Amino acid sequence: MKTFYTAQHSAHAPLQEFEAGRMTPAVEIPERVEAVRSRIVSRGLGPILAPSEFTSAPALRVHDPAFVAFLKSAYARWADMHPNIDAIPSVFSPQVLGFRHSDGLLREDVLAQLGRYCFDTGTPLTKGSWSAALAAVNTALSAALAVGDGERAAFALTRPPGHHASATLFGGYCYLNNVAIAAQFLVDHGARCAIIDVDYHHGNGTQDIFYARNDVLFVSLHADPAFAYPVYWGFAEETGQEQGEGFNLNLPLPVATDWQGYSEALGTAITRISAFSPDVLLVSLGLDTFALDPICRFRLQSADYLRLGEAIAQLNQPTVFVFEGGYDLAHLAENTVNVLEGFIGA
Ligand code: OKP
Ligand code: ZN
Repeated sequence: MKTFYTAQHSAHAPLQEFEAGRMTPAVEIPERVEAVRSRIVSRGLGPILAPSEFTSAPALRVHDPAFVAFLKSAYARWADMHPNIDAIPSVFSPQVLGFRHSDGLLREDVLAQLGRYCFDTGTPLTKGSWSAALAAVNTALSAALAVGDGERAAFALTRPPGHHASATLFGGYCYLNNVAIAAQFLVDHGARCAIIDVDYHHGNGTQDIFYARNDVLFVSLHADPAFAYPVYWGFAEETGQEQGEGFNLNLPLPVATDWQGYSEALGTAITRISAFSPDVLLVSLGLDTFALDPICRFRLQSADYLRLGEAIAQLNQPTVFVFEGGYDLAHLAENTVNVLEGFIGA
């Protein structure tokens, strides 16, 4: 299987995030992708290729232009006030929070925009965040293009991740929604797409982007938002709206879910995807369902990821894997490559 990767991801390297009332060491760090890259080499999984450069057009099919312009310019504007400090909002927009507000509050200065375009305090904008986020989009698009051109599967080894980012909001370590941009790109080339999100956290950004549409199916297995991030999204009642009604399937799972519970939900997901009959399957591949993940509470074991890859392969579709979360550096590479090897071997 071809892997797409670029060292440009390492331009995004926050040291800390604000979480649970204090600054705490960042977990979404460059070492994650570097560990996976090394294991792909040592296992001989296939070539590691540099992504092609795409214009901003594919990202603008998914994201609001003003939001993209903000992400591009925000750090420099923030650093004029706070040199060498990462940008994290301290105030959130009255519009987003549902307060009454005048149009005068929809200001264009960076603090006002930061509180309007961000939904949490764990996603610092650093000097290199924009260039790394763009590189991740190019990486996902390159994998999509390879599959569109006839590869059975490809792996986009992306970071920062993307599945929490919506058309107009960043958060959850995500800035641009890599998998959604790749899916929209394939749709624009005539392919019917389904997205399965197996990250521990609900892919609220991807859900939101496709929520009113019936041409892209979104299916997500994740920790029940009643106890897990992203808190406000991912409940089973969220089934889509308008033409999209019935094209969003959330499968929230309890604390301590192991392979037995997980594989049962995976069967439900696979049945729904088969009924939709996509031309291309995209996988938001998070590995934070692992038992030893430092920020999550599921109980999958390393060997279970082979079974996950086999189950995805049973759908028998051209498949684009897009890397998302997974924070146990000691096992992340093994678990990631297990999914891909399980898929290839099935
Ligand atoms: C990104 B991805 C919970 C902290 C949550 C944000 C988690 C973002 C996960 N105590 N912080 O989906 O892996
Ligand atoms: Zn996650």
